[in-house]
Amino acid sequence: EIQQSTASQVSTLSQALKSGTAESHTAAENVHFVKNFIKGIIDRELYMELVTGLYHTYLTLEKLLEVHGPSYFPSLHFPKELSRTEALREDMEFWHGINWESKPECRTPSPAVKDYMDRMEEVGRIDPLLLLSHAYTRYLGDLSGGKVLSRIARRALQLDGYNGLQFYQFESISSYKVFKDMYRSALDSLRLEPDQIGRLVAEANVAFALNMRVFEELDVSGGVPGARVRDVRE
Ligand code: VER
Repeated sequence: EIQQSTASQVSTLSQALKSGTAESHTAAENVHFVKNFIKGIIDRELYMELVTGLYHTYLTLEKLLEVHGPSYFPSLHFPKELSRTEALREDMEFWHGINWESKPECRTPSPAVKDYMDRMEEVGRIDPLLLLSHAYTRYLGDLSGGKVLSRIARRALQLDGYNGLQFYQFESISSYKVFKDMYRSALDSLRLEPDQIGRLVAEANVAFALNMRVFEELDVSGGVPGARVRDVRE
């Protein structure tokens, strides 16, 4: 009588995460900033804000993964292959200049980014396994849409090579597809309690919502009529 969620009907964690976040993925793609990005309409200032947000986000995520990954999900801890902090430092220097670390607009995360960072910190304190949902949402997304997005940004912003786009370049991963398949099979090999799949999917949806709020904030910042940052629970 009670409708089972899509996530609980599928057998593996990788399937549960994919199908359980499909609606969130569509919703994220439909934020004005993201839609315009895909169309090749990218404002430089907003792109700089985006990179700043990513820098703070990954700094927090990767600090937490370093602390909790080895004990809570060692088979899914790939700092060498996945860490984006160094690439984002290079991108920050490209976009904001050599003195970027002393610029207030670079040092201070925006409110939506701060909310995202705070949630990851909270998960690290309360239930570190769920950091996996945050890793999944960012890294598998970066390895999926990233190549296309990088090409679009290069064209739209008239960049050469990977200057300003190091974020999208995973230098230690030769085949993104092979890596993603390996990551999914590692997800599926985790020994989890029955309720943990549901909690991991729920947290991945929180991660998507937090990402959407960052894009919505860019819309507000760019003066898009009617733009607003939704409540985290919407
Ligand atoms: Fe998505 N994505 N994505 N994506 N994505 C794919 C898979 C995927 C795409 C394309 C694709 C986001 O936005 C986009 C995510 C996460 C996210 C393809 C496969 C485009 C074109 C966009 C728009 C720019 C965003 C914003 C996110 C999250 C922040 C994940 C986690 C996955 C892996 C799904 C899985 O489990 O296989 C072509």
